[in-house]
Amino acid sequence: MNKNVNPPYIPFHPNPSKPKFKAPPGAVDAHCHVFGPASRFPYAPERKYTPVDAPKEKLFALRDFLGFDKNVIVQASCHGKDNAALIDALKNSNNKARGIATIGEEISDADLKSMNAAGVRGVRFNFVKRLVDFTPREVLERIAARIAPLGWHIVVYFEMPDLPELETFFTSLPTTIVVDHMGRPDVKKGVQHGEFQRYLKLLEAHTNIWSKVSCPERLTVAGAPYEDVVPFAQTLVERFPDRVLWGTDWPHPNMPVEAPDDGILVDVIPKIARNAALQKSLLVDNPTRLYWS
Ligand code: 0GY
Repeated sequence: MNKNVNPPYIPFHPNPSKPKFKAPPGAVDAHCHVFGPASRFPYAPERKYTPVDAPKEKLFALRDFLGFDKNVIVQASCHGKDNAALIDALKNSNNKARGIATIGEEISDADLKSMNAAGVRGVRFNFVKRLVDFTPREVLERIAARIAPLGWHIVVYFEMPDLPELETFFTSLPTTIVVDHMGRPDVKKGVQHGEFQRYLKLLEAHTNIWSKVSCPERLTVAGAPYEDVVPFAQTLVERFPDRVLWGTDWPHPNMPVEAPDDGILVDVIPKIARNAALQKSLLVDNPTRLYWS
């Protein structure tokens, strides 16, 4: 099943610790994935990596263990445009999951409608070159025009050095835009660096752009408990309290050294959202407004 795994693919943490932080009632993990099982939901032929299966049952058990109530499941590149595993998870979530799909412009209106009924609320445009092949902007524009009338939004994944080249495209899109993982800043450069300041200015100028304050485990140089990433996420939460989302990123595809302990990831939350009002905004009010209303 896990062919072409080079370097070796690191599976998710087998027994994460229980977080000390108690999430408020109704808390949403707004960025996570389901992978396979490949026997039922094969990985896409065009994928750039083959993950270890991370099925919905494991995701929902982790949700409960971490003290969360709901999930937003994001289609990852290893499943390409085949959203079957995602849809299956949504349909079996007891209305406790919403989805972000990856689609092509060939999709039918009937399929969009049934995805909407299953709980899909947006599409993901991935610009990270190690994960996906290039899609022309005109194609993405046509997809955006198709999904906007459904009230869906667009999740964008890119790396911060690519922001200047992508900004005009993002600001031309007709929906709410949600940026994955704070736009992946280089934490060595610091919050005051022009790159991150440019990102803050983009959010300042465009109130339809939201930011996930996720993935300290990918951005860190220091390692757990990710103190070097905290100032970035804290700045976003305090400046844009109504437009931030938090997620585990479970099952953490493509970690280079080790799988993070999800309990430790949850314990970063009170450092980036430093009072109960900010925590409720980040974990409950914002995702509920975007995904369940
Ligand atoms: C993430 C991050 C990664 C992978 C994907 O679609 C994907 O395969 O998003 C990554 O490797 O940085 O959000 O899961």
